[in-house]
Amino acid sequence: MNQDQLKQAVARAALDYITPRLSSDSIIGVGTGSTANHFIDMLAEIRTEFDGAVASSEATAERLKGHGIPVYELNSAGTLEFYIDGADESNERLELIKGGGAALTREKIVAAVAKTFICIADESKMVGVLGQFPLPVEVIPMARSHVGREIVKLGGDPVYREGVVTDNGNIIIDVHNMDLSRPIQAEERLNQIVGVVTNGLFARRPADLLLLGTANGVQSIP
Ligand code: ABF
Repeated sequence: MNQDQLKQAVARAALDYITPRLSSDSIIGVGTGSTANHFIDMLAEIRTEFDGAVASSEATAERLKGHGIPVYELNSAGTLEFYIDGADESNERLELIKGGGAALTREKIVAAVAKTFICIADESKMVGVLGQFPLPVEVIPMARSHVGREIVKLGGDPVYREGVVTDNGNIIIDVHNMDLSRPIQAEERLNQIVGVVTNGLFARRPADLLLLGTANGVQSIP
C-alpha cells in the first residue's frame, strides 16, 4: 500500500471505531489535512447517524458542508464525544507534533474539549523522539521577531513560514533543531513566550488512541 492508501485505511478504521458509539445527537470534532480529508469523505456515508461536526479549520468546515454535514460553532456544541485528526509526528506515548497545515490552534482547542482524541496517521509519522518535523508555532504578527529571539534562547532555530496567515489572522514560525525529548516541558516553555498563541506540541493533552497505518494493517495504540 502507498502512503495515501495507508491514510485511507486509518480513516476507515476511525469511522469503524466511532460508528457504533454515536447517537443521533452526537457532535464530532474533525481535524485538518489529507488524512482527515479521507475521514470527512467517509463520514458522509453515516451522516444520518449523528447530529453534526465542529471543524478545526475553515477548509474542513467547507469540506464537511460540501457533504451536507451540519457544522457547529464550538461554543454552541457542548460536549464532543470524539475528535479525529491527523498528525505530523507521534511518539509511543501518543504525544504529537501537529500544525504542518497551520491549523494547530483550533486543533488544540477542539482536542481540549473532546472526550476522546483519536489520531489517524500512516506509519511514517511514528518517531522515537519528536522533532524531526519542524515544530509549528502560531504567533501574533507584531511579536514575530521577539518570539524568534526567545526560541533561539531555548535552543531552537526559528524559520518564518512565508506567505502563510492562519485562520486566526496570525503567522507561523517553524522551529527546527530544538530538543523535544521532554515534550510537556517544551510545550509549556514555548507557551510562556509572550506573543505565542499556541505551539504544535500536543503533549499535555496527547491523543487517547492512535490508529497507525502500516504495511501489516492498522495498529491500534494503546
Ligand atoms: C493536521 O494535518 C495537522 O495537525 C497536521 O499538520 C496535518 C497532518 O497532515 P496529513 O494528514 O496531510 O499528513 O492534522
